[in-house]
Amino acid sequence: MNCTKETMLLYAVTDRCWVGKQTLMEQVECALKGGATCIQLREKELGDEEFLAEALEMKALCRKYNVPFLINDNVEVAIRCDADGVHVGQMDMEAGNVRALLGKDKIIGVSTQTVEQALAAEAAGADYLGVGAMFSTSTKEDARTMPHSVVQEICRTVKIPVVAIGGINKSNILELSGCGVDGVALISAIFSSEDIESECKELAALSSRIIRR
Ligand code: TZP
Ligand code: MG
Repeated sequence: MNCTKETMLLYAVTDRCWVGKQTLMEQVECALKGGATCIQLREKELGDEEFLAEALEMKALCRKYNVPFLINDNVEVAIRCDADGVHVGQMDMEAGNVRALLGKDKIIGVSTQTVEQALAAEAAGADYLGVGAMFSTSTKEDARTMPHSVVQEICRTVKIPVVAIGGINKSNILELSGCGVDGVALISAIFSSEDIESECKELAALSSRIIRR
């Protein structure tokens, strides 16, 4: 599975804190039906065996929709479930080391907050960058908002796709117009929704209005 700018359009990152009426698998299937272009399984509390079982099931679901399936942080689980790739932050394994473990065909995404980090990640073999937080968010405790001018500079500087993350929702997404990003990565805007499929349809349409193409 390869990673293009189109993969970034509507990137859904899971969060089991929003599981309620539907299971996480059902929620993700709604996101896929609504047009999610990438799925990242993000589990901060699960042990590796539970994480792996869930990852195997979610990978099969994503395959059905022909959408890349990535694992947050856990390279070992990604290898064991043969995920399409891994997303790492600045405090996680360095992109070059992830590449050495995953091989050249897998997708590696790296969270970056500065132009220097962005260039280093690109040089180390990242396939795309996540940049943020764009707006304040309560989903990730240590997320700091960054100036949109820095996001713009990162997008101008790197050649690989860039996805914006952090506090993005229907009411503020259009403020990202002109930043140069290729799409948006969302947790709460998608998974807190009562109707994930129609929310994703609306978000995908809005995202297509902010991207450079
Ligand atoms: N990385 C930077 S901000 C963030 C992550 C994982 C949280 C995004 O969640 P939300 O709910 O879309 O603000
Ligand atoms: Mg991380």
